[in-house]
Amino acid sequence: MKTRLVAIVALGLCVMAGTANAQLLNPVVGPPAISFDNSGTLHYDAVAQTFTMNATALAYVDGNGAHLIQPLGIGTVALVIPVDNTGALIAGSTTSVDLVVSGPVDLDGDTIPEYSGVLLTARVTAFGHEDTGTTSDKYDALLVVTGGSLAGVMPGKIGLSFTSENSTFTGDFTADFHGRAKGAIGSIFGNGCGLTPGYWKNHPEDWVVTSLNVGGVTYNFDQLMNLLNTLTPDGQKAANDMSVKLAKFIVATKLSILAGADPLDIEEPVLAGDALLAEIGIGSNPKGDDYTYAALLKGALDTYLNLPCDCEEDSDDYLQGAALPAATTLSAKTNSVPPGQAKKNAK
Ligand SMILES: [Ca+2]
Ligand SMILES: [Ca+2]
Repeated sequence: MKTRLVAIVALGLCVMAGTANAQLLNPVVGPPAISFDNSGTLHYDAVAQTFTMNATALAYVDGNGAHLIQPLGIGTVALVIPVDNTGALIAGSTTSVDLVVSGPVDLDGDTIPEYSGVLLTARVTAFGHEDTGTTSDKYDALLVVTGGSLAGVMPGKIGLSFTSENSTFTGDFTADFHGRAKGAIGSIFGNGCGLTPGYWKNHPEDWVVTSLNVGGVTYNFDQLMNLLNTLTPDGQKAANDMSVKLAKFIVATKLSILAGADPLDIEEPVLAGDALLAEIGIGSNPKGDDYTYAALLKGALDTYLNLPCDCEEDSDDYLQGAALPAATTLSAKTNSVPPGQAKKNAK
């Protein structure tokens, strides 16, 4: 059973390419996560090509357990996404508020919310669905967080997974269907899949930031794109410059971590690379020991980013959350580094 689950999880994590997908994506959702219960409803309008899901947010679930929302106020989950008559996400029509989650979250039980109002807004980057052949069907999505008071706790990519009971969906997106909705929205941090400079330069839509600090200097989108193309930040050719090559791989590594890759094994080379570049400068064309050291660090990042995306090592920590998305069954992962902290560490 466990082996099969690992295989399912690995498969889900390895299709994070940001494209529409007719099958389930199987994101491993949280914690931290927000659960919603079976009072939720979904509706697909085949003429408007709009998939809508509304639910009552039940609890915020973190490593300490479930913090119920309803005693303090009303929690809401609202998803509206463009889905065509083949069931594919209409990528150019998504917005920064495809998903809006609101409500009060009280972490310490003193009835004073630590988070309130709009908790999360997010843009959907991939949508999955499965007609099970019964009246209990499944849907999921990958999203990029765009705002909300929990954005710092769930940075980068998040996953949404839910089951629809009383479902009239039969796999056909040329007709309207509807049903209930229950599931969870949560961090998919820590899935362990790095992506190469080549991927990032060809998929700017997957960037979750538009500026990054490399070697103590903050660069904008155009400058980062130059680095990914082995150019200096201001666009000068630098094919043999090891400082530029190192910066290129630091950019790809940081983008990967922000998008959900596990940073734990790569923090040291990133920090050392940043320190070296702060000292010698990007575009300095280092020689001697500086060249050798830069090449060593670049090699470590290259290896990390090209690891096979089997994700198995990191899947165990998330298996329970993946298999059981309800609030009461989400359990703490063993990794104690919260996403927000890892994001800060990576800078
Ligand atoms: Ca409180
Ligand atoms: Ca069905």
